[in-house]
Amino acid sequence: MAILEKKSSQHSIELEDKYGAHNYHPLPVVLNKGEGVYVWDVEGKKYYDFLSAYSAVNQGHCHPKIVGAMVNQAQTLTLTSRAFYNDKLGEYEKFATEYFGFDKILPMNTGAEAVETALKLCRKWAYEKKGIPENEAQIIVCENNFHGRTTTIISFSNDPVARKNFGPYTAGFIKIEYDNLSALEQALESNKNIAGFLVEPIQGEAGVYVPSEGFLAKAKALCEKHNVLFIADEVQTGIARTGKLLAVDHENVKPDILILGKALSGGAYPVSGVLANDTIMSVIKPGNHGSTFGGNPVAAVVAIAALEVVRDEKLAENAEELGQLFRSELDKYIKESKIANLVRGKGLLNAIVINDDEESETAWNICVALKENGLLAKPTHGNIIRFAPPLVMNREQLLDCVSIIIKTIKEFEK
Ligand code: IF1
Repeated sequence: MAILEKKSSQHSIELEDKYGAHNYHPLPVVLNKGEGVYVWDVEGKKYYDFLSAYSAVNQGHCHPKIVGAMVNQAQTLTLTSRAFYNDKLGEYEKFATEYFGFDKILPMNTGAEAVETALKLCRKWAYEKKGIPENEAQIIVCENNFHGRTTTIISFSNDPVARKNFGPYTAGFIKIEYDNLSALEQALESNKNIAGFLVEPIQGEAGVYVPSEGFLAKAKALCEKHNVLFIADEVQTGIARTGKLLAVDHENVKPDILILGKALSGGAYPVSGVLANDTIMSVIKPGNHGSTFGGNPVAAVVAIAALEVVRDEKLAENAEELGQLFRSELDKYIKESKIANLVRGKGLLNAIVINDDEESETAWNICVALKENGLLAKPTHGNIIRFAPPLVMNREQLLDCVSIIIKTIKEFEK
């Protein structure tokens, strides 16, 4: 029996290895069921999910309200294209714009597509409203950014793994250090053709880097001073993850362009979107931009349900409270740990830095051990482990997870 069970995991891994492109290196666990904060592997072992599909599953796995809306709509009408109207898109657009406080939304599917949309919107605004000469617009981005995988987006990445040998690259981006206001000020002052500043309110892939307090608010003020659009990529940080609806809400910043994805659907379906006010969004005219699937009726009802869950179940408040608890419990342990350096983050987007170099395997090995102990997490950059459980977790579950994490890291203390 044990051998048969083992084989089913192994079989799935072998199929992916043989027939799938090798663009990932997953932890060796094969999942086939999820509910709330838990997932199960094909052998029936239950785990706490501490990745939440990179913060797409903030509302928990297979949330009945979201799945219900999706199934119901899927049996009625799935796709019309935007060549025709559908009766759900307008309702969703009204709901989402009121929810986030913008005039308009432009619906897309994936995060990268939404980032591309924001870049196009920003450039077009720059030429038609700001008056930058054609093809001269520059967008400021940050070092160690992660905004997706398209050729334009990786053009301004500085991660060689994501970027090398995919050139030639798209021009028109200026890179500055993250969390460096004087670098931003200098970039804004030295070039008249700056159209926008694209920023992650917390850098996720870079290792959950929280900028200094006041950075986002001051960066926004600098952008305003120079008539430059402040573009917040909240694909990962948005929708309650960091303890507020948006991570920019911690500093009461209202972006000119807001990019959302991931948890906009609670992980049920690819749904992304770009929000802006009329003065900006009005530059987009029929034919300028679009997507076959963007704004389809399934996406529309799924996103409404997903956002209702966030509001009705007070997920931002829960993330704030449990995040404080998580960091304070781990801080106590880290004080006496020789291997865990520090825990940082906001809400339930946190990371532990392992006292080790980026090339070392320790963080990976800890994640494999965490898996054995019933908790799934993934390292970023070798020595950093990201901890981002679904936001529907309760206090008791979180404390259980803290003890799994501490017990596991202790196995590595020498
Ligand atoms: C992968 C990371 C997370 C994002 C921000 C846009 C996108 C993402 C801030 C694009 C996507 C993902 C993609 C995923 C891994 C993942 C990730 F580790 F790479 F950085 F979440 F932390 N903006 N992030 O974080 O969204 O097109 O993927 O829908 O495997 O590439 P997408």
